[in-house]
Amino acid sequence: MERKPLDTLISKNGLWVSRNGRLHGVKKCETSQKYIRIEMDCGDIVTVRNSKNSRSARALRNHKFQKPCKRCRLSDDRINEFSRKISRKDETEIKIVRSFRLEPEKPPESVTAKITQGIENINSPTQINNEPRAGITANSATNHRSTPKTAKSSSSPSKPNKKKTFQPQKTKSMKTEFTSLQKNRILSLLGPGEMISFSKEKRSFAELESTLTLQRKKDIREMYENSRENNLGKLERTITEFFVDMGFLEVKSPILIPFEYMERMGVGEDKKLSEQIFRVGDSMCLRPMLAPGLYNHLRKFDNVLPDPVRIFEIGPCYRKESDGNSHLEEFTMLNFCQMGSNCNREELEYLISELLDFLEIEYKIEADSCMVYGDTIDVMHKKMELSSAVVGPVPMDMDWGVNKPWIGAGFGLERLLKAKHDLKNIKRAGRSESYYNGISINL
Ligand code: ATP
Ligand code: 9VF
Ligand code: MG
Repeated sequence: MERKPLDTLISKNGLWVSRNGRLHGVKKCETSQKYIRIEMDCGDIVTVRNSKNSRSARALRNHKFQKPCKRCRLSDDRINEFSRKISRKDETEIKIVRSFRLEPEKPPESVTAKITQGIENINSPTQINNEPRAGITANSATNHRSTPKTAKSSSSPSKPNKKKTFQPQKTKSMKTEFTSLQKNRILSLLGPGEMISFSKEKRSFAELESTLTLQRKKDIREMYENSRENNLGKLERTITEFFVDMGFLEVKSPILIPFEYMERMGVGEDKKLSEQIFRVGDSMCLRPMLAPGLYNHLRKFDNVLPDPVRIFEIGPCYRKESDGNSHLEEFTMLNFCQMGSNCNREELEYLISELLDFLEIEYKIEADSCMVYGDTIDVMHKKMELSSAVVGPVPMDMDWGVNKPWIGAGFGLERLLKAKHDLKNIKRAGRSESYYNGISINL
């Protein structure tokens, strides 16, 4: 039988079973797409997910509660009518459901305003980071494994379970042992340059989390007081100014491009690299690189602008990537290029060095190769590639109607930020709903 969603169960019964098993009368109930705001007769208000599987939904469906809320002043008739409805079938159902839900990783079901901040989707190409949620403080999170006992039960009243998985264990030496969820939460709360030794840490998870949360709130407020600029946006503006001053024309080409462009870049469906492309409909895709748009601009400006033609673009690019500390699926590329005279390696290296000296980022140059251009000059920061640069021409130019020498380089802005701020993970530098300027905002 189709299980009813929570809002239907509430309106059917006019009752609510809270986390601690209290049976409440419902005064008012508002439902949004995902959540329900319940105002109880006693005046308490709670916001919960409108789920079929939540503990509260099970309690209402199975008519299970610990005891009636005194302040709600429910009549004996209402309480008895609710208790009477329990059946054998319901008992079976609750057992199955309970065993099904023994996964500690699942986020809590009861949603307070604080928890909703951390709800994120990990599958979108947008950098909506998969942040640990262990940090939802013990008193604000429901343990989804605890089930209110029935009114008939003889065991002790059910308290909100103290979240075994989230509580650090103290060893004999008074060191705190952290679960991996807790470690992830703490790591996410560290400032960009901060480190922690979990093996030496004496503070409890709750203490540590609350200290770091306060610090991060302070950081964000300070940013708001002082600069109010987003690092990624600011870097784009800084680099734009740099290239405009150097005589390059700023270009903004489409992000949604025909897949045919990628075939012309040598990345057709038969190529392994094409598996990294986000296709949109039958014929379009999200651009994984800026070169197609720039090729088109070079061709069109060839008989318009003086020699050499100098253009650049900064903007979002998309690639399906298997995870890593230096890869995002949505990142920001800078690609500058020059076509016509003076297109040689020396000029290319000069432009790269001017840019990176201006940004105060250390680098070294290495030879590499890629399937699109053949030989590349790779710009490295420690072991991370900041850029691949190419001295053209290449045979592919013909397919784009370009027939002059060129030089160009593609840089990832998030990698520049990672290098500049010594970030452990590129996630802190990218478009995100979890970090602002490298600082966690799941506070
Ligand atoms: P890698 O080998 O590190 O995956 P790549 O050689 O495939 O990079 P290029 O095609 O040369 O990358 O792109 C130019 C620059 O764009 C790279 O040097 C890097 O700075 C940046 N970049 C490429 N892919 C990503 C990504 N997934 N996330 C962040 N930056 C990226
Ligand atoms: C350099 C890397 C082909 C003349 C329009 C400019 C370049 C390498 C850029 C980037 C890419 N290429 N990820 O081309 O500047 O395009 O693969 Si143009
Ligand atoms: Mg490369």
